[in-house]
Amino acid sequence: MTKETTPHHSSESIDLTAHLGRFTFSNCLMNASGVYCFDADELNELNQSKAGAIVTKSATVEKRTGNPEPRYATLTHGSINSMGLPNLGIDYYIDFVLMAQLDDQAKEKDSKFRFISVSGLSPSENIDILQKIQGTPYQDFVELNLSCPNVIGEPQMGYNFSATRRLLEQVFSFYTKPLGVKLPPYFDLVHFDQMATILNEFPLAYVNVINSIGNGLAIDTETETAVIKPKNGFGGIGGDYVKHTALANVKGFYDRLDPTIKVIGTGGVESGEDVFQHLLCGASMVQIGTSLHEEGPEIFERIERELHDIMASKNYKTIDDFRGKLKSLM
Ligand code: RRO
Repeated sequence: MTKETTPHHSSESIDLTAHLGRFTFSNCLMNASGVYCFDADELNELNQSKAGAIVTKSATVEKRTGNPEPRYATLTHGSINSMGLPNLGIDYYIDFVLMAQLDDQAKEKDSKFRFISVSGLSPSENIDILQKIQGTPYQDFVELNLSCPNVIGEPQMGYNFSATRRLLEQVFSFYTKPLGVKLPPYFDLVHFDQMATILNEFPLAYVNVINSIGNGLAIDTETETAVIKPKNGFGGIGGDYVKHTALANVKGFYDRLDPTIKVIGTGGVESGEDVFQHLLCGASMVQIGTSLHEEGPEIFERIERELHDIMASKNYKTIDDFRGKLKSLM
């Protein structure tokens, strides 16, 4: 055998697998909850894509139609939405995921369906949903959404620090399956400190940052009108606009959380380079929202290839060669 002298690894030697809890996924890429995960048709399409894992639309106890349309708009560098939590109800998503897992098991395939998102309209609704899940055979991740910005009259729980602690105390008094939380973006380092201190009190599997930046406003100059209808046009901002806020939240929580609590990075991912940056900040998995909505599930193939090529050019063999290893200037 001659000594390897080429400056980068051949494709076969690069391993894109990602790890969270007891699972190994074929890559770190997922949809962000809310995008392409409303019903069986969309979830099955994601299952046919190169996504490494899939999360369902945030669910309430009862199905909801959500806010009046238009409630989503594509902007120059991202999106605005005020969907208002349209979903088919928690029973639908539990039944779908359990069936899909059985299906995969029969085919001796590793299932991608390992995340169910939950977003009760109140703390007590979240408790009701988690009590229901505790009583089912579902054993995988629940992503508790503490950051929906769009339900009229309901503040984002993640901005109420004492209410978040109280809810998590109640949850972990009975809930024993792997649980993550989806948080809104924070903009002050003191808030990172305070929220991380609270989260470190609980046996969380992961923290997912960020949800959309709540209550932005997009305007059509010609008609002098807001571009979406609910809440006089106020809605959550996603896409490139939010990437740097997302990276700061991933890094901010990665540095502050107990290492048993993993971080999922979400926000502004439209290329393999964006994924690489989320991973440098410490993300274990990376979710794609706005650009999945724009491009559809084929985006996962492109982004997986772009991430692979960046790793090849830098001589990285696995994600753990660089994950969490962001450098600072002295
Ligand atoms: O459905 C929505 O309006 C929505 C939710 Br639940 C969320 O968590 N984040 C978002 O941007 N929209």
